[in-house]
Amino acid sequence: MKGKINYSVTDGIAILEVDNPPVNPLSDGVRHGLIESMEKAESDDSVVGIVLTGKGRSFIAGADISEFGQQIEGPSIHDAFEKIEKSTKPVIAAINGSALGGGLETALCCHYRVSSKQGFIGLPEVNLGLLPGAGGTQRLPRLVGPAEALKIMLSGRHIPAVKALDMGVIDSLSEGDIVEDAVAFAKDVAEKNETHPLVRDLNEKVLAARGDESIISEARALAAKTRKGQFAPGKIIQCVEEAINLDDFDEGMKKEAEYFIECLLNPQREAMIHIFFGERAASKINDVPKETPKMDINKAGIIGSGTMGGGIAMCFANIGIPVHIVDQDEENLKKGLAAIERNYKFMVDRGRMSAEQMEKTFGLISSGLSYEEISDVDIVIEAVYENLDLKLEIFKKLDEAVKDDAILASNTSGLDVDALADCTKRPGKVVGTHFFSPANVMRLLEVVRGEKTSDETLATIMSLGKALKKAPVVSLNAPGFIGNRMLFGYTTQANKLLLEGALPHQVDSALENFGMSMGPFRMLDLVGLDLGWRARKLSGTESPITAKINDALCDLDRYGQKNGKGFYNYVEGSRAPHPAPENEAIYEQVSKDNGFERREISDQEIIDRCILALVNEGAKILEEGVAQRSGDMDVVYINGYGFPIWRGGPMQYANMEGLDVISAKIDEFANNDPEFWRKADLIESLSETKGRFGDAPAPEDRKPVSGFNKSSVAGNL
Ligand code: 3H9
Repeated sequence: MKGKINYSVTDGIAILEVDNPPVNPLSDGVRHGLIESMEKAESDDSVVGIVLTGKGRSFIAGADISEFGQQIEGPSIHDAFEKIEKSTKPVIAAINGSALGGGLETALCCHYRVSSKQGFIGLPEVNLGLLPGAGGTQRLPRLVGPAEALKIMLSGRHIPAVKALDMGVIDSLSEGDIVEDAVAFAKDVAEKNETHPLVRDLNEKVLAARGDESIISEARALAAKTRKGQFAPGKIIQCVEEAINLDDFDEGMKKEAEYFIECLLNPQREAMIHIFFGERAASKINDVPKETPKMDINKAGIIGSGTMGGGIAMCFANIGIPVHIVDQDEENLKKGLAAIERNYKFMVDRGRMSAEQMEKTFGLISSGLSYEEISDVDIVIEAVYENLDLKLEIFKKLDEAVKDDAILASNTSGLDVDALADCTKRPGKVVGTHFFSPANVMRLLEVVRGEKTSDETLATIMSLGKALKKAPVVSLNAPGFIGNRMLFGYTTQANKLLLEGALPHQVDSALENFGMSMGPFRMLDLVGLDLGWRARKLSGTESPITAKINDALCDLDRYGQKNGKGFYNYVEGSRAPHPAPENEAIYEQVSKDNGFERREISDQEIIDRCILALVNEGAKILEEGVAQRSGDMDVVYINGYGFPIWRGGPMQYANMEGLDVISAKIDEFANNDPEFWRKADLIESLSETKGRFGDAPAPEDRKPVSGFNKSSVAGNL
């Protein structure tokens, strides 16, 4: 049985401490313990009040997520909550840390809530494809009003204690020892009050919302904008409608339970919980011991003040780490800093930070022209454009200029990190840190492990990545790393579909309806069609067939969004794509010149070919040991490439479709294009055993393919 409750009595107050490390979820042992200790406190005449708190850094982090989808035995969360709510003695939640999901729902069953300053609350179930199913959808609207409760539940955001006090979720903020203060609070209310308030009885705010249709329509608009394709948000909104319209609280609870089961049974729940655990697994490196020492990162340096350099600098400043940007060109530096300032001002205008916070944060970013100014930093991240010779020159200079124990990292999206390491005297301190654009927004951080990167460097970067609020994933140093290598197959298929008869807007809308945040041709227009075209011209290499249409468009000055025409047409000042019928003659000509007979192509074929290209390449990456586990690929695709979280990432999508089905489709595609569709052995073997990607053991013998280019135009797609 997992977890327990530590029981003690101080000054007539029973203290119930949830002890289920590290974050105190409501596992079976905790539910049992809560019931037993509530009964014990209730029957002890010397006890006049009860304080419920958590051991360590968390109050209660919610239901035990690993139990979803399993057969649950013993008492339910509802059984435990009933004991709390029906207690004749006042129960005070002493929120010492995270009170999330079922954790906040526990606190909402208590009569009073006191929080430490570090405490925070939230109902993040929506991120797991669920709704708050232990009364949260019925109680929170009663406490803060339905409109605010909907915003909290649909965003899943964490709310710090100070804000929670303003909202009325907590009754008091503790400045000192939270348990001592809660005990004093309990004694006080036990003495003064004969009855104690229950959130379930507060009907004023839900009654006031009755008949106000704007609350629900605004929530629907918010969900459509921020949670496209997801099932749970609609059910959360329905629960709140019930809270507003039903007279009986218990009837609302029954509806909540009904909708919760619907979410639980929906495949999106499995997919999203896969990502929850996948992100946590990805931050661990199989052969780097947990206890590996980590360096302190107190000051950072950035080389290059372009979009990437500026975005990365913001990530450091946002968490309070001073950062110094070095650029060789004063004009560039000025432009870069002005762009950062604009970004922060935008955040202030949107109410995402105060002017005071902006001043403090922006003040942490300094800049200059010389490497000597960063001699004392703990880490330098080089973020110049993708050219190996230039990066080698920078690394050699950094090695001389920066203190010996500092980490030297490169934000390369595809160059050889070992080559960079080998030009320094500290190869163990060299690592790839591939941020995604815009770096201050995108969560993915591909950490590229060179052959000589030390365990200490890796452990430091993984922990820094988490501190920077990123989702770090380790890749071996191999061409394209994880994300861009998979992307290559995906865009190859999109381009082949174009040659075979599909049109860009058909490919894009099929994939966007599947859930991708942006189709491949809209993406190419955004990045610029001319990047690859110019690079190919410069190197004098023949374009592959799949780039022929791209090149033909560039020959006609169609470079993408930057000049208002590419695969699509754009109206000045707008990023909205409009189909470009004038391109169709070009597609037909290029198809003909390259021996393709154009035909009708179904949306399903588009989805299958593009997505299975990701899956097949992902399986090869796993076989080679470039990624540690299949979930890492899912984390990469969800956080860096706009793959829908509710499908759980490409590898999980394949698992859920069935690897035998995936294998058969690949065989069918291979009939027409055997070279591209060489099936990963892993897919073949798992399809025979009806296995899943998660079942594949991480290879001990890593054998990444080699063959880096000296320049990479993959860019930060
Ligand atoms: C719910 O409550 C449903 C109810 O409404 C209705 C029920 C009827 N369960 O994130 P960390 C593990 S749904 C099980 O690295 P941090 C996590 O996997 C729940 N395990 O720490 C990791 O394991 P490992 C709603 C959990 O300090 C370890 O704890 N609640 C749970 O960076 C450390 O986690 C949520 O969605 C859990 N609930 O962040 C909150 N939570 O060491 C989910 C964590 O083996 N949790 N683990 O890798 C979080 O957001 C963060 O964990 C938290 C701490 C902010 C609490």
